[in-house]
Amino acid sequence: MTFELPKLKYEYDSLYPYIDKITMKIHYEKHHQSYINNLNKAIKGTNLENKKIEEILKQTNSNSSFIKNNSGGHYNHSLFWSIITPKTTFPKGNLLNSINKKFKNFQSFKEKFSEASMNQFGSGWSWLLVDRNKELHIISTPNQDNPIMNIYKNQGIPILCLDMWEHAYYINYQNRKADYISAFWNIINWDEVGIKFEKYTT
Ligand code: MN3
Repeated sequence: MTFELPKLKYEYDSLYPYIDKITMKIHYEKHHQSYINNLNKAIKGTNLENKKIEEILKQTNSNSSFIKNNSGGHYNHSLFWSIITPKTTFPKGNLLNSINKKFKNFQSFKEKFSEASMNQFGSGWSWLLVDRNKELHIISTPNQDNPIMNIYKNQGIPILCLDMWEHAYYINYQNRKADYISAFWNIINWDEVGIKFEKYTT
């Protein structure tokens, strides 16, 4: 099995002004594609060749750091593209109830997630994940790491993520990291996050 770029359900320019067309194009066609190319090359002919991306991530301990970085790069970006949209959506149902239960209310969840993103020093990601007890958590990880990797003791399955690498925002926002984070709230695909939440909690 060879990994491939997932199809986007929107155009590069459709997320503007929150994410611009050039950033989308370079991020998807160049950055994400190169993680995929590197990963495919690295696992070719090895026992990882026919494994699902999640299985590769779950054994990060025994993978090379090259495979760790590129398998993470592929998984993280695939999730990211799937949870953003030009449509306006809102969290609802069980997902909203769980957010309110864990973080008091949506506003306070938003503040905590934004703060975790802002405090990411250097390149990395922030995550909303579902743990084994179906509870929500916000964490951040460096580089292309993610909470599925066994170096994080398989903390849970992420249902929402934000790319905090400079390549994700620098063309449009330069050093205005806070503006990029606040723009993110306008393009989250809550319908998709809700589907993932249901999938991992029922
Ligand atoms: Mn990226």
